[in-house]
Amino acid sequence: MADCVFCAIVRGDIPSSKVYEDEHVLAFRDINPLAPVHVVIVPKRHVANLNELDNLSEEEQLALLHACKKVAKICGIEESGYRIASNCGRDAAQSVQHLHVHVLGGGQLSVNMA
Ligand code: DGP
Repeated sequence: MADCVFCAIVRGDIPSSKVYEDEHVLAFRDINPLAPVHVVIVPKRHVANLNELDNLSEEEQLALLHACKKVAKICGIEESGYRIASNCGRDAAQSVQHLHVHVLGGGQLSVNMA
């Protein structure tokens, strides 16, 4: 998508701090970190959010899930613990309309999920 910031990051048109990449996904540091480790994982192919997950192949869907634990390992938070979250739609305050999963950790996270 031409006007999507995450598509621009995937293309390399906007620089990012890459943490992990494979054929299907890219993971990079969030520009506004909410935790000592805050990484965003996106599928390379544009879909808006989880409601459109079926527009990705099963291989792409699995790559997204597996990337979560790979990022946690790379960032050294595999054992200490981490949270994954994906904001979907208005009430979740999704601000970038390209499916992404947040990986948060590196310190004690709030128990308040809302
Ligand atoms: P969400 O609220 O779930 O849509 O979060 C989108 C996240 O994307 C937000 O935490 C900030 C991050 N973000 C937005 N634009 C950029 C960017 O250009 N670079 C990076 N690294 N992160 C971005």
